[in-house]
Amino acid sequence: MKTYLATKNAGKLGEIREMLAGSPLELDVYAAYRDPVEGDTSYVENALLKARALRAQLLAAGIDAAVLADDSGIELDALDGRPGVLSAYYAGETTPWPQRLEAMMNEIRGVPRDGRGARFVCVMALIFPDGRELVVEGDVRGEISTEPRGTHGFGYDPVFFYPPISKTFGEIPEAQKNQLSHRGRAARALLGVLGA
Ligand code: ITT
Repeated sequence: MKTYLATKNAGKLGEIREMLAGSPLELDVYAAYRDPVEGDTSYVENALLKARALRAQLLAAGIDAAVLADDSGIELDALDGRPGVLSAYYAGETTPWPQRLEAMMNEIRGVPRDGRGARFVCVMALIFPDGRELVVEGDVRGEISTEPRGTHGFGYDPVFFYPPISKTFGEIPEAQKNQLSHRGRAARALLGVLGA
């Protein structure tokens, strides 16, 4: 089933492509996709917002296909779950990543290891060509490291330390991250529901 992905994030795109390779969802990208203004309430709401926006844009262009959207974020225990759904805006929407990670390090500087727990969350919304909507979620718990480490992945990966392997997601190759990550778990849930 030809499925257009509603994302402007190249990191997500690469991972989702890999996760769905060989599945019934044949991913494609609609270059003209205009992302909607996201809300600050929930991942589910935002994922559906993005999927519905792309679906409407495709239909307007005469393309009747499935669409898939991903809304994700990182939640820090020490910040009562912030930045959460607002993760893309943390420390300023256009702030370069090194500075954004630095701002996060600074905000929880001095918090001892047992208070540095964090959760990555990913919600995926799929809209079928007949309009049916399917929503799945995946998450993974880890800790915020004291310094960014590694050059793999994207976004918050260099500061997301995963205790079972004693590495940050920035220090592991994409295939390994996909096995462990919130997005990998959401993608497997999606394929499970599709019976794939
Ligand atoms: P789209 O809405 O176009 O898909 P986005 O980057 O705006 O892309 P979100 O609104 O879902 O995505 O915001 C999620 C934020 O969390 C964003 O800053 C991501 O870089 C970050 N993030 C999401 N998944 C991540 C992951 O697996 N590793 C590191 N950071 C991640």
